[in-house]
Amino acid sequence: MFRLYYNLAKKSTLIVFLGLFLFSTVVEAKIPNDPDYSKQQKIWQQIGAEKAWDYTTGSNQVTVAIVDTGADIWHGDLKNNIWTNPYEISDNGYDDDGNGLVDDVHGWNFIENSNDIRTSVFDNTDDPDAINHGTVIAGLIGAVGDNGQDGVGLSWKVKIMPLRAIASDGSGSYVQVIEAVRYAIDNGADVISLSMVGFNDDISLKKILREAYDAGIVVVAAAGNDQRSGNGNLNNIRHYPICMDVDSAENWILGVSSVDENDQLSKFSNYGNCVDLFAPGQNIFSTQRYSPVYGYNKEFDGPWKGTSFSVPLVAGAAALIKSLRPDWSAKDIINNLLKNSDDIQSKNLDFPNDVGFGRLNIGRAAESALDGSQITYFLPKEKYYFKGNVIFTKHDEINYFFADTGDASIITLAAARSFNNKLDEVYSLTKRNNYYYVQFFTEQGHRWMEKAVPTTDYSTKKIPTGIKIVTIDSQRKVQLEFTEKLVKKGKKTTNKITIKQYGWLDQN
Ligand SMILES: [Ca+2]
Ligand SMILES: [Ca+2]
Ligand SMILES: [Ca+2]
Ligand SMILES: [Ca+2]
Repeated sequence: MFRLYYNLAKKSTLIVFLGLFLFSTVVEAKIPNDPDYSKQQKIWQQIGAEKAWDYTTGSNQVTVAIVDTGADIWHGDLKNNIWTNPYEISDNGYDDDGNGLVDDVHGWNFIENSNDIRTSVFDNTDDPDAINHGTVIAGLIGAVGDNGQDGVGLSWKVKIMPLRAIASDGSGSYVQVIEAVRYAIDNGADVISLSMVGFNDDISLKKILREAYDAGIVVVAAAGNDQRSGNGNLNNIRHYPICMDVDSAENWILGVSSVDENDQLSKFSNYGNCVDLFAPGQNIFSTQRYSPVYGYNKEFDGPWKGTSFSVPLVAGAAALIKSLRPDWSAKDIINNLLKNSDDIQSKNLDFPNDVGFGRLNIGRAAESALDGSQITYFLPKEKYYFKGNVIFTKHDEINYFFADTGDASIITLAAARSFNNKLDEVYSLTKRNNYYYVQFFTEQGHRWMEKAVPTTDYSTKKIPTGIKIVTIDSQRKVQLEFTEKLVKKGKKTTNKITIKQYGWLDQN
């Protein structure tokens, strides 16, 4: 870097710093435009969500399986964030992906054994709370944010995989839960949300949840709501799956219970050493099962309460961290959420040693996830080169198509290898008509962003001739350095441009 400056300085003494002034998009706290956000804001602020959204609002590369009563996948504020099985063709009556389930395009209904995972509303004996349950949870994890409709989920962008394993009267058996977890593992879930409790320490369920954890999936489970009946202490009466890891050396289930708006244990919350983390579980507003013909006439409402709704806040938090650190294991994500939680012991003196690691603070967790990211740089020519508007990559002396830059021709490339050398990022400086742009590519060659280069008078006097990455800091602020040529005088000068981008490369 300094050598480059030195060389340039010999040709021209003019060094222009742009960037921070023109390019940076620093915001203090990200507030979405959704009309019902005000009903949720207190909860989101309590867990630091607005700060987290400065770093990431999620990624559609992250999948959260919700094992519950199903979900309203046609709901206007959910439908764009529902997972789709890429290997299954819809409605052709054929099991295209060969998993034994016909037309399982958006998950599976293990209760009625069908591909209809919208919670059934027809039976009068059903419990309306159970019918809404899965959709309330889905909305807390991933209602679309900043779309001017209803509220938001913790991830504004995510893939929700609804798996119906609880019937519409609120009951279920481990058999269906096990099948649902199997499905989540086989179909690439990153997080599994389990707002349910049972009383058997079932070996098969324990085995498959451990398999999920070992596959990198964060398993989040509810504590239950039995405190009022005197059975709230899980040290005395164990509930499952939350307590399945409590005798294990490793903390492989993220056990969650509920606090009120003052960080005091909710009066209904179970507690004890099966609980790792607390999150708000009262005054919850979210999306609901919408079917006005059958009396379900509110798309968004509340207040809901229960440890059931603390779970998706933590599951959603795990999804946000995964969007920032796709390289992290389940253990890494769990540890990150635990160590960055807020100590709430002083507010719960009646419960010594029963408040786990504290209350979820996703703002601090997101910030911490990006600290110390090991990012190294390499010359793009080691791996990437271009011809015209096409970028190629080299593996073992063989050249492969990597990406194209659309209608913009490439001037030069830059590349970085980030997150402990696991993922590449590629940048191209391109030209379209008289304008210059930086395009950003993921490791998979997906062009996910294009930014205009704010050079001065470049259409007439200067053209960018080189691009080089100067730094990428812990907040993924990319600083690019351009060499510019003054066309008329044949002189070069340097432009330093800062492009601030929060969050992991998204493939939207
Ligand atoms: Ca299938
Ligand atoms: Ca099919
Ligand atoms: Ca919304
Ligand atoms: Ca645990």
